[in-house]
Amino acid sequence: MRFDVLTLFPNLVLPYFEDSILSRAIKDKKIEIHVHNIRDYSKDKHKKVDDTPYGGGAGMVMSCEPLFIAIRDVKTQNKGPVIFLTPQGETFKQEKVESLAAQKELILLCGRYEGIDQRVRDTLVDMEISIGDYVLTGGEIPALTIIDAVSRLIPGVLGKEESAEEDSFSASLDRMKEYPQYTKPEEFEGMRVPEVLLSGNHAAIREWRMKNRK
Ligand code: 4G3
Repeated sequence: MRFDVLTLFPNLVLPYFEDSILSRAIKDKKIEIHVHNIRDYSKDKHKKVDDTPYGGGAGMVMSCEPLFIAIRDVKTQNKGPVIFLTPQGETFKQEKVESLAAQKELILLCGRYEGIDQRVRDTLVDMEISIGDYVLTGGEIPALTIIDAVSRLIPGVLGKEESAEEDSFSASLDRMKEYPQYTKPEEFEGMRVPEVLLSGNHAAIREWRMKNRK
């Protein structure tokens, strides 16, 4: 799967993929991530990418021109939907992760400041997604969230150790429930691992886990 990220802060996005499971997925050609600096598309002599809002008000708005040029350029290489990350978007849930994982390509547009010129949203943005009801300084963390959540559903991205099938985070609300996990030692600062998990009784363990999911 191919992801293209448009941002004013590529250095905020790139390091996340240098480590972790996703670096292996990139090396194994399961995913491809291209990060584009919106500023590189500015035709202004000072590389300006924003301006004051018409009608007045605080802050700056990201201008049409660099965004139109940048998105159109990326669209020549990536035929997927353009997703704008904004607190006003559809809340990102596991169902949405699954529908996005069915795509071959996605374009992620990260806004900063107080937003982007509405004409970009009206003509070039296909969907707006929010990762939750809070405001961040930019769309970069939401973009990383989407890439991470979608990538782990792509076959071969997770090893069988971390397989997305086995773990408890699949579509239905019920299957998203997790049971308590323990690892060595059996006792830590007086707190013991539940006896049933040490019993080797797999039926009893299955039952205990079912009963203790939350
Ligand atoms: C557009 C997304 C972009 C308008 C982006 C703020 C939170 C989310 C931004 C705007 C963001 C989210 C950048 N903050 N909840 N900040 O997914 O008001």
